[in-house]
Amino acid sequence: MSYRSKFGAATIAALSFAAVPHGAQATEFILRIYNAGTENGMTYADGTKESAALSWGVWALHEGPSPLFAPGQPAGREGLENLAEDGNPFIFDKSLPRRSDVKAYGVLKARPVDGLATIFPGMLFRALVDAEPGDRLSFAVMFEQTNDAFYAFGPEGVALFDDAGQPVSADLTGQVMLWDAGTEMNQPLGNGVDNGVNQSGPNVGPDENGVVHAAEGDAAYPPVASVIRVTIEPR
Ligand SMILES: [Ca+2]
Ligand SMILES: [Ca+2]
Ligand SMILES: [Ca+2]
Repeated sequence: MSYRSKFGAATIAALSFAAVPHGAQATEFILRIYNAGTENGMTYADGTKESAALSWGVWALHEGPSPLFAPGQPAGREGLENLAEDGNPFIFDKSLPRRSDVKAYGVLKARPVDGLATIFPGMLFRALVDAEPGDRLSFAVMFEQTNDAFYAFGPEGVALFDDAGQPVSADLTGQVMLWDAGTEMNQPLGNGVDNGVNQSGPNVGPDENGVVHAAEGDAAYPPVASVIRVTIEPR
């Protein structure tokens, strides 16, 4: 499948609403996650040029470690494998509300482009997040030209208030990493027959039977900031 003809220049955003913890100190934030790529800005090993594609994803508020993944641990069955291999956030959408460590969550969605649940260069997700001091934010979106890699903050997420209790307003891109879910063997970026943009169906590809780990160095991945940009600000 080629995404070249599916490049959408227009900015498309969708709001995602969560159960709101209406505490006295709740602050409403706007989370923006951009595809920071350029049209045909990636070059694969075979010389093909394509636009980076990011899948729909999820965000979550928590106070302890991220509920989405833990480095060194298997991806499990709560949705990470589906998100990281297929760009499918809807297993998380079922599992996250059942977890006591999730204060609020939402699915990151945008208007489909030619039926694809994907954002391309120039597009973004936008979510409204009501948070209180002590709350931390996590998110995950698949890098679709991989087998099982996803962008996320570190395993502790990011604090939404500073030490003085003031809401954070920042470009958080520097805290974003590319992670490998450890569920599917890696193939060449973009060219792998079983990666997200080429596979014949969901969950197709050789099992890795591994654990979640940092993806940098596994393959010729582009710099994080050339694919994704994440910002947070009080509304
Ligand atoms: Ca892998
Ligand atoms: Ca696959
Ligand atoms: Ca799999």
